[in-house]
Order: sequence, then C-alpha cells, then structure tokens
Amino acid sequence: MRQSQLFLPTLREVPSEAEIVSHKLMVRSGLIRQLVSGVYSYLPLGHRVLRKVMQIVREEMDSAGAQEITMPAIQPAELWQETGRWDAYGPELMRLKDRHDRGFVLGPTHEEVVTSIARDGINSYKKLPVNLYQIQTKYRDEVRPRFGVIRAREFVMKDAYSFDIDRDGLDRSYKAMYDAYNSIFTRCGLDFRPVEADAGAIGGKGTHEFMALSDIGEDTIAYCGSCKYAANLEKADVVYHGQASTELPKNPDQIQTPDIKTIEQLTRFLGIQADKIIKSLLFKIDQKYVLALVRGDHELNDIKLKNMFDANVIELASEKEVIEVLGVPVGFVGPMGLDGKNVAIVADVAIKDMVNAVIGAGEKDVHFLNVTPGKDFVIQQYGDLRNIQEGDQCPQCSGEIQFARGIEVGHVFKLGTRYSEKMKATFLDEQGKEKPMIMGCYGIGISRTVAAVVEQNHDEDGIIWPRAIAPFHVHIIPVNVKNEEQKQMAERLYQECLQSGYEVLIDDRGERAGVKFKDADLIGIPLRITVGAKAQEGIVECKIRKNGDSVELPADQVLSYIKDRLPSL
Ligand code: 9G3
Repeated sequence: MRQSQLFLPTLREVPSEAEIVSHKLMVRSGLIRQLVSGVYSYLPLGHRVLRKVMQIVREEMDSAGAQEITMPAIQPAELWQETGRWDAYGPELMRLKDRHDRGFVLGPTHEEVVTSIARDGINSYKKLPVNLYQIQTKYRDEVRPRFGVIRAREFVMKDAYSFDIDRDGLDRSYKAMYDAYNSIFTRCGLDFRPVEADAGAIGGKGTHEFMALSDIGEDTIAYCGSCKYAANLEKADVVYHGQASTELPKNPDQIQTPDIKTIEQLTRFLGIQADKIIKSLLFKIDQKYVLALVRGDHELNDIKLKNMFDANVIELASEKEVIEVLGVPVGFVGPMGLDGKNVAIVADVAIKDMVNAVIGAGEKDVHFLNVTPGKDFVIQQYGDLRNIQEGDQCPQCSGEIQFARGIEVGHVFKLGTRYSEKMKATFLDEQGKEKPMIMGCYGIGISRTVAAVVEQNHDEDGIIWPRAIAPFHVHIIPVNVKNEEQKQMAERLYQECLQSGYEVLIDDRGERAGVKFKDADLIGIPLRITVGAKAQEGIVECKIRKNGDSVELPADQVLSYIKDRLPSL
C-alpha cells in the first residue's frame, strides 16, 4: 500500500475525551474516529487490524468444529417476550419500531435468535451436537460509554452457541471453546488469564471470563500466588474460618453520634476498629427491599447478594429510598426495630461471630453499642456476601490471594436449558423422548480485543503491533522521495517484499523525515526499512519497532532479515 494514497489521518494532539492510552493512540494513529458517544468508525488501518483478529477467531472457531452463520441485528420483540427478557432489561436494550409500528430490538446478544434457529432446524439427537457462531455488530445502550471501543454502544462480537443432548456433551463443547479461546488470545499476542466468573443474569452453572491484564481494566481479578486459582472479584468465594468470639455479650447501649455517618468517622469517634462495626446496606432486589449486613472492614459483593436471591436486577437503594422505607437517613440504618417493615435481613457469614458490635440505631444521629447478632436482632439468612480481599486465603489452596485488574475480552457460559426450555427448543432422544437441548454460549469482544492489545503493546511514541494482527508487516520509508536513488531503492524493496508475500506500506509521501518517523512510530508496524543517504552505498537501516534494535544492511539482505525477524515479533 502507498501511504500517499492511504486514508490515514494521524493526529499529533490527543482527543480530549480520551482517558486511556489505547483510546488516545487508536484515535491519534487514525484507526478509529468517534461518530457519537460510544459509536465508532474504523478507518482503513483500524479495519485491517479488526479483520486480522476476526481471521484468527474464524480459524480457531472453525478448527474447533463451530459453523459460521450470520444472524440479524434486528430482532422481533416477540422472541424477547418468549424468554421474558423484553421486560427484564431496561434502557440498555435498544428498541425500535418498524413502519407497521411493530416492536424490535437491536441485538445486544443472540440467545433468542439462535435458539429459534435451533428449534426450527434440529429435532433429533442424531443432529447434535452443533455449535453455531457469528461475527456480528452488537448494540447495548451503555449508560456511560468510556475508554473508546472498550465500552462502546455498538461493537463487534464473535458469539457462539452450542447445542448438546446432555451435560457431558455441554462439558465437551465448553472445553472445546475454552481451548479455542486460549489459542485465539495467545495468537493475538495478548497477556491474558481465564478466570472463574459469575454467570450473571443469564444464569447457568459454570462460566469463565478471559481477562487481558491491564491496570485500566474495569474488572478486578483475585488470583492465588501459589496455585492456578483466578476468579473475577464478583465471583471469588471467600474461605470462612468461623472463630466464635470469647467476649461475653453485654446489653445494647444507645449512643449519640451526631452526623457520624461513615465507618471511618465511627472508628475515630468511638476509638474502635472497623471490624467491631456492622455496616447495614439497603438494596432493592427485583422490587423487594433487603437489608444486607457486612462487617465494617469488609466490602459487600452485590453480585453474590443478587445470586442469593437468584434475582435479575439489584440496585443499592438511594438516600431518598432509605428515608422512605426505613425512616432514617443513610449512615444510621440498622436492623433493630424493623419488625413492622417488610424488609428482609441477610448477612455475610462473618457477622455470625460478632459480639458487642456497633451498629446504626435506625434513628438519626444515633448508634447502638454492644449489639450481638442473633441475640439483639434476627438475621433471616447468612451467606458469602463479601468481596474477597488481598491477603485472604485462596479458596483452593492455603496460598494468599492477590489482586490484578483486567479487561474482559472473552466470556464462556454453560447455559443449560435456560433458553431451550423457555423457547421449547427440544429434540427427541434415542428413546424418542422429547428433551430440551443443553446450551452453552461463548463471546469474544473483537473490537475490545484490539484495544486491549494496544493497552498492552505501546510506548510513549505509539502503538507496537504484535505481528499477527499488525495492519502491515513491513514499513518502507524513503527519507527523501526527491532523491532518485532513495526513491528507486525503496520502490525496489517494496516490490520485492510484495512478491515475497509480505504486507508492505511504503511512505512515498513528500513529507519531511521527522514527520515520517513520528507517524511510523505512532502506527507501530513491526519492521521498518529506512532508505536514506546511505542508499548510494546500497545500505539501508532495518529497525524493529518493539525494541528499537536497528542494523544497517546491504539492500539485498533485507528480505532474509525480514524472514528471520518477523516471525518472532
Ligand atoms: C441485553 C442487554 C445487555 C446484555 C445482555 C442482554 C450482556 C446479555 C450477557 C450475554 C451473554 C452471552 C452470547 C455471547 C457471550 C455472552 N449484556 N448479556 O445477555 F438485552 Cl441490553 O450477552 N451472550
């Protein structure tokens, strides 16, 4: 490709709305342009990278036995009503009307559509297993799109769906996808970890997320320093070592705590540790109010709380709701005297051991001292409701838990019969008995993977593409295109590289050398051949973008240099 013809609007300055490196670099290097918040165009260089990731995904999915299809983005409301998701989802689900005023969604995912395809096309165990996948644009009206294409409202996803006759079959399909994902992300040059994850609203047992390690990742990964355990913080199970307290329970005392609302203020005001305080948080879970209690030095995990009620929607009650429902402002909420109110009281298991704790009195500016759960108030249900913390014991071995941050680039789920039952996607088994198909679903954020690769592969001058998804393999730069010798040599090298099957970009623009090198650093093509003043001696400079190694070589050794170096980049 000739850069004089390439639509590549690189920028020197950083777009103001870009907070993270990959967003800044993907805009500056002319890969993407924002149309509106959360909606992006992929310009030629960005499209080439996207296509490379898709190609890797296709190869691995096909070799795993999955069959590529394309499903529509426009999906009839009726399908989403069959599974109850038309009502379960809020404004994130983009809806539209057609000319006949019929309701549709812009597909955020395709469980309903693919299950309707399976329902119509598969009726016998002989036709199973089947794994159908697509690479398709998805629409999710994120309340706060951010981080460029990492959290966009329209994005490219590979989504696959497996159909099996039984759980053993699902386990095989799941493992095939799990292994394919490891190959895909390895080939993309990503530093990633598969982690145990929460099955979320779509339920099903067993699910893993593939996390690209990154400090800007929105997800926290709890991993063990000693064994291979790794889990999304949402999911990580806490090992509970019940140690009943030796203290004798006293009688509760009221204490005036004017405007003392936070744990921090309480510890200072009372001169106590946070682990002597019980934190009471009011949640609305599928339209029911629940008071959840955790120890003052722990964090409540709302996903675990949601799963305790097998709920679809959970949200922390607003300050206004707290006053409406409990008659007391946030900070003084407590489980005492809630008998009249229909508010369930649940607690993290660590609460069980507490004796003579401090707790909100359920009255403004008042707390109770010396409260003992089970004695001074009743807890309907205990569970593992807190976030695991660094230093906690690993749930799998006696090692210590550490934290890392990650960007979720892939997610594999064991769905079970959640959709096939609701949509009557059944098959006749060997005995002629009708059974719901056992499903799995498997997603990869294609556009998000590109951004994650940039997050992990850049320096202060720009992107450093791993060869496998680089927009080009070789970047030839004639320093001065007015100099016939340089121009001729660069052209000759360009043709030779093309004939050898490399993807080559030649910067044949009339720009100054400085501009050409800055752009070259920015767009990060793995190998750069600079044809400068030494062209008259038949010498060129070969440079590796990744580590800056450069060497001067006779022009006729360039191809063997490329053949040598490129595979490892
Ligand atoms: C919605 C909206 C947003 C959503 C969903 C539905 C996430 C939704 C979960 C999945 C599960 C898997 C197949 C590929 C892998 C992921 N956000 N999910 O179901 F209506 Cl607005 O998408 N789907």
